[in-house]
Amino acid sequence: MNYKRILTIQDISCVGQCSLTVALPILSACGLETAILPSAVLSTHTAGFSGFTCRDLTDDIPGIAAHWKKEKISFDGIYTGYLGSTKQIDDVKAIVRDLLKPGSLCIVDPAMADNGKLYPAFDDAYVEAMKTLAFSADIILPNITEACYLTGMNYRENYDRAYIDELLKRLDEAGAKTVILTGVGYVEGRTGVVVYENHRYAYYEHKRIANGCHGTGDVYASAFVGALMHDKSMYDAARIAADYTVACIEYTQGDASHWYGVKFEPLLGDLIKACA
Ligand code: PXL
Repeated sequence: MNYKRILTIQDISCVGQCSLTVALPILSACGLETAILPSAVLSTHTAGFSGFTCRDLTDDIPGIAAHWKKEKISFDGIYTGYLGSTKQIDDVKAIVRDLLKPGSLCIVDPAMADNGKLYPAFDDAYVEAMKTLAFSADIILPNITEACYLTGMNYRENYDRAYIDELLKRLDEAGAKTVILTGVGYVEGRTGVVVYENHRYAYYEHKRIANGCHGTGDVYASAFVGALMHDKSMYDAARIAADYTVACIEYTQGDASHWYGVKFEPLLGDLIKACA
C-alpha cells in the first residue's frame, strides 16, 4: 500500500469510545497518516450519558480549511462521521471539493440515527443537509435507520429482502453511489452488511450478538476505511470490518460497566493482519 493521508471529520467525544477517539487509532493502526477535523467537542457521547457538554466548532472550520488551502494541503481520502451542525455540512462539502485529491474517495457515514430514531442533537434540517453530503459522496455507510431518513422510507424492525431492495433502489435514485448498508439481518441470530456497488447487491452475513454495544458503527466505518485504503475491494473491506467489529463486541461482552463503548484497542493487531 502507498503511504496515504486521510482526513476524518467527526466529533471528539472526550469519553465514550466513538467518533474521533475510535477513528484516529484505527486509521493510524491501518498505516494511514490521519489528519483530523473535530466537528464538535463533547464531554461524552449523547447515547446514555446525561448532562454532557458540547462545544460546536462550526465557526472554526472555514479558517482551518483556508489555512490548509494556503499551505496546499490535500488528502488521499476524506471520511466524515458525526458532524456538529446543519451549517457545518456546507463547510464539509467545500473541504471535499477543495482539498480531496482528484480520483480520491469521499466516504460519508451519515452518523445521525439508530434504532428508528435521530440522535438527540439532530432535526429535519440536519437530515436534509446530510442528504446533500451523502448523495455527493463516493461511498456511504448508513445503518437501516439512517437509510430510511435519507430516503423517506418507513423504518421497520422486521423486514425482508424486498424491503432492503426498495431501500437500496431509493438510495440509488437519490444519487447514492456505493452503499455499505450495515446491520441487515434476515434470520434470527444473524446480521450482516450489504455492499451495493454498480447496482449489484452482495451480502456478507455474520453472527449477531444480542446485546450490541454503543459505538459499533464508528468502529465498523473506521475499519472499513482502513481496509479500503489498503486497496481491498469494497466487499473485502466490508467483510474485514465486520469480522473485526464482531470480535470487538464479543471481547466487550460480559462487562456491564463498559456499556458506553466497544473495547476495540486490544484487537487492533487482528485488524492490521487482516488488512495486510
Ligand atoms: O457513534 C455515533 C456518535 C458519535 N458522536 C456522538 C454521539 C454518537 C451517537 O450517539 O452521540 C457525540
